[in-house]
Amino acid sequence: MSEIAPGAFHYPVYLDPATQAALAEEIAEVVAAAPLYVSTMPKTGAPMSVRMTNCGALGWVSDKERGYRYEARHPMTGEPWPAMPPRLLELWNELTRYPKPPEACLVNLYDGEARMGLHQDKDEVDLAAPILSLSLGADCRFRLGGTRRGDPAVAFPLSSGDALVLSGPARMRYHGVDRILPTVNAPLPPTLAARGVRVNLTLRRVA
Ligand code: MD3
Ligand code: FE
Repeated sequence: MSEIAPGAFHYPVYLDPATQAALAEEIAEVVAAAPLYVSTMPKTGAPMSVRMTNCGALGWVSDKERGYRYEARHPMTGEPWPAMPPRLLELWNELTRYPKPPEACLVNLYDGEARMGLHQDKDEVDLAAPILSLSLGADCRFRLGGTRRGDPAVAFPLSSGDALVLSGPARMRYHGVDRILPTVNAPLPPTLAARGVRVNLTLRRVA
């Protein structure tokens, strides 16, 4: 484990290859029940380059008219989100030690060209709770800034099996995904995604 910044803990290859494969299969089942879709930006309606879905009681959604928010149902199917696989709840407990379970797990899928611009996560009510991020598949160049947009940032790779815990003073830092990196060994089962694709799971307390 290395503390990238106060409250930001990086655990390289926290998940061994067998656990990554098992988790990827569970996420493939989530995606089968709750299809990946493209969110649009508030006001402009511009599509995001990342495809997403969710599991858990609440899911993060965005559209032109109503902006960023958490909803109990899939915006396309109208169905409740699939349950969070128990493995994710166990990882949350193990890595965050936070006494309450996450309500939301956002599944972000990045193909070779997808990116996520620098932003803060501020759509949650309980900003004292940590965030847990788990990466599967291709590597990316991740960027962690400060609490103001112009603050200096550090960039480092996130790889398959890595965990990142954002807590306390790191919770409101700007962050983004600069780009997906060519990756030789990206163990994602073809049921979830093709080679060269990155999947990120972001577990949060929302309400
Ligand atoms: C640092 N996702 O969905 S997860 C997002 O890789 C999001 O898909 C990225 O940012 C991804 O909002 C990054 C890692 C992460 C999540 C939340 C953070 C890093 C963070 C909150 C504060 C600081
Ligand atoms: Fe974020």
